Amino acid sequence: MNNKRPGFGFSTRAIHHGYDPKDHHGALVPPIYLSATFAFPTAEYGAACFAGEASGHFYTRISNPTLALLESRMAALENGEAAVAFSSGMGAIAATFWTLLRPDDEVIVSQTLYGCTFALLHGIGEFGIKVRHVDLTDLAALQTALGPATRMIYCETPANPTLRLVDIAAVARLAHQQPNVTVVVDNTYCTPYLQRPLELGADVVVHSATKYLSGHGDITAGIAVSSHAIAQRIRLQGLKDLTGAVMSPQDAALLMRGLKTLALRMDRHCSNAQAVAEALQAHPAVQWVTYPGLASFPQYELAARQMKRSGGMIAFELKGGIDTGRRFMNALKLFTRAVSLGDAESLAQHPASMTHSTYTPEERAQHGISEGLVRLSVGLEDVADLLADVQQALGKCARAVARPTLLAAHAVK
Ligand code: 3LM
Repeated sequence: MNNKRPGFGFSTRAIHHGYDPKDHHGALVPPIYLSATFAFPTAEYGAACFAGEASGHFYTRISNPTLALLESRMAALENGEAAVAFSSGMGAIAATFWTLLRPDDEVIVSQTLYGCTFALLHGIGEFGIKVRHVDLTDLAALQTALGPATRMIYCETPANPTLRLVDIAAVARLAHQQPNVTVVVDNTYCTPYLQRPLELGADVVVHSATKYLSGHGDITAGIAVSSHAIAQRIRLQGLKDLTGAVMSPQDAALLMRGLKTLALRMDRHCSNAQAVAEALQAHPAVQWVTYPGLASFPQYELAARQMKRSGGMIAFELKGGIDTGRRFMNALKLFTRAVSLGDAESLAQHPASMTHSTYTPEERAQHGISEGLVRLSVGLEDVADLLADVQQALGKCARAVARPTLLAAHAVK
C-alpha cells in the first residue's frame, strides 16, 4: 500500500501500510531481512551513513528493512510520525527514559505503574533523576508538582493493575504550558485500536508489544512512537548506545502478523471481558470489581470519552481477601495461572505476589494496589466457557466464605 494514500481505515493500515508486493517479487507477506550488517557500495557512502549524511540501513541494531516496515506501520496506527522497535516493553521504556532525562531532571509519574517500570524508576533515581509519584487524576496536584526541572510526565492509562485512568488531554494541556516537558503514555492495555494518546496531546507512546499488539504470547517486544525528531533521538541514543535492546527481524514479522488481526481480537477481548466483569459484579463472593465498562467504574465517563471500548483487563477482590483469591485462582480450569496479558488464552495472576512484587507492601498500599487484588486478562475463548469457568471457581470461594459464617452462627446457638 502506498504511504501517500491517506484515509484508509485502521485494519487496512494494520494489514497493508508501507508494503507493496510488487516491490518484493510479488510476495504477499513481507520478507524477513535477517542480515545483521549491510553492504556499502563505496567506502565514502559507508562513512556518510555513519556521519548521518546518507540514509540507508547499515547495521540492524540501528535499522533494518523488516523493522522499518513494522515501525512505519506502528506509527501509522498510533498516528505518530515515526516509531522505534525494541526487544521488550522494558527496553522501549528504559531507552525513552535514558534518552530524554538527565541528572537533576524531574519526572512526574502516575500513582500506579507496572512493577518493573516502578523498579526502573528506582534505578534511574540512583543516577540523579528525581522521580515524583503524583495522583494524575488530581490536576491541581499535577499543577503543584510541575516545576522548572520537570522534563517528563509518564503514565499508564489504564494503569496496571488497578485500571485507574489518566485524562491524557487534560494532563498534556497542563504539561505543555511549560516548555521542554514531554508527556509519555504507556498504551499497552489499550493498543491504538482503543486509544491514541498522540491524538490527545501526548508526545511519546510506549508499548509492551509482547501483549495485545502481537497477541499470541510468542514474542517479547516493545515500541516507542513519537515525532520524527524524538524518535531519531531515541533510536540513536536510547536504542543504539544506551540499551542496545533491538527487536529481532523474526519477531518483527510475528508482530506484523499479530497486527493484522488486532482490531478483531481487541473487539473480542472487550466483549468477553465485559461479560466476565458483569458476572463477577453479580456474584455474592465478590467484594469489588473494577472494569472500565461497568457503570460502577469511578471514571466511567472518562473511559467512554478517551477509549473506544473498555479493554480486556479486569481487577477484582473476593470477600476474604487474598486467601480466597488464591482459592479462586487454583480452582480455575480454563483460565491459565500466568503473568502477562493480551494473549488468546485467558490468564489470571496475583499482582501483589507476582507482577507488582517489586513494590514493598507499604508501597503497594500507598499506590493503591490492594493485597487481595486478582487480575484477569480475558482472552479470546468462547464467552460461555469463560463464564462457566469463572462461575465454578467462584462457587468454590462462596462455599469457603460461607462456611466460617455458618460455623459462627452455630457457635452462637
Ligand atoms: C504483566 N507486563 O504481566 P515487557 N508496560 C506495561 C506492562 O504491563 C508490561 C511492560 C510495560 C507484564 C509482564 S511480569 C513479569 C509480565 C503496562 C509488562 C513491560 O518488557 O515486554 O514484558 O513489557 O503485567
